[in-house]
Amino acid sequence: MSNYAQELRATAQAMVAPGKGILAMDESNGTCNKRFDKLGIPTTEDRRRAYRELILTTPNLSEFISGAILYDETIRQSSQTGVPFTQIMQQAGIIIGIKVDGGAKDLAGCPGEKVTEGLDELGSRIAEYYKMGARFAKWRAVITIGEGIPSRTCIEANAHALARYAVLCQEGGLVPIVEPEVLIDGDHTIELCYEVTDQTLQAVFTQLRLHKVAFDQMILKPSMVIAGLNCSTPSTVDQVADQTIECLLNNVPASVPGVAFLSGGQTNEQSSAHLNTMNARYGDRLPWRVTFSYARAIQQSALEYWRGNDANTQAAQQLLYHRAKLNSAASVGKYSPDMEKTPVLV
Ligand code: 5MM
Repeated sequence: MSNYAQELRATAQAMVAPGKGILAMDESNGTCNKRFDKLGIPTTEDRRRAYRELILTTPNLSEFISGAILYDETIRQSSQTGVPFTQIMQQAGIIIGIKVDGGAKDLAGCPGEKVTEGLDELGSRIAEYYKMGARFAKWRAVITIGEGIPSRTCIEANAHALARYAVLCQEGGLVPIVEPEVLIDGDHTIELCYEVTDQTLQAVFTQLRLHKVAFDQMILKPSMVIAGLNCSTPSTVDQVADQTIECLLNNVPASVPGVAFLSGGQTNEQSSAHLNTMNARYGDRLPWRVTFSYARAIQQSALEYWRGNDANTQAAQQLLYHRAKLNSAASVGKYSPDMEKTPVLV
């Protein structure tokens, strides 16, 4: 048992406290720059810093956000006036999280598939992040649906790495967010997505058990069960909610404190509506809390408004706050599409 067991349990519970979710803002420089480029924002360290400052200083964000996942560059940065981001988060009551994976790389021998790297020296990186104030971590594995894939090899290799990462985190005092993402890209049906998600979660929990990961000291961050973006029969909100919950109930131990979904390329409205329907229909009958750990579905409208211009910061923060609020409502089954009206921006 980890020396940190009690602290890890308390942190995991706080991460999924009722009405709260986790903000993913751990885009690596490559991903962040790609998003900036699309909007004509200079891809400099200063603009990445300014954007992350905008997010972390959004007034009252902690009403809806329990913790935020940072990237290595971000956890070392400070506000324009020199206050470390870690201090800003601690003062705001937002738990510090950190992405510790090294990204999804081509999986040798398996064309078209990826395996997430980053286990080398992970123990010492975790120790450094803990000292910097981090209390949870994230590792994302990517499973692609396509012609003849995913292979067993890909699912098992990723599940194994997730388990090695998770147990190292628990030994070092960080709650592991275990993120196996089945990509939404492709023309696959919701039924195929169910099958692949089911196989992936089975493999992940088998490996977690084998590596002695404490289920009550982790958070699962899965994708929803949903038809591919190019499928000729798009899924309905009810289908997504019903099939996702069925798949989770069949695979996720009751001792896991929470499931916090990624948005994975769904629109803002879909991400909120799907989460809401799961909670409205099943919330009180589920063994774990069901909430969000979105990146794009919380940030995108704010980023588009900001566009790298500091004069737009305050209004962009209002947009970010608005999406966090709507997803908080969805996490307790109290969201409705009428709440989508854009707030009056100052
Ligand atoms: C923020 O994006 C994370 C991945 O970053 P890199 O690809 O740069 O490593 C990603 O893991 C994210 O945390 C989750 O996918 C949730 O984000 P979405 O946008 O799917 O909600």
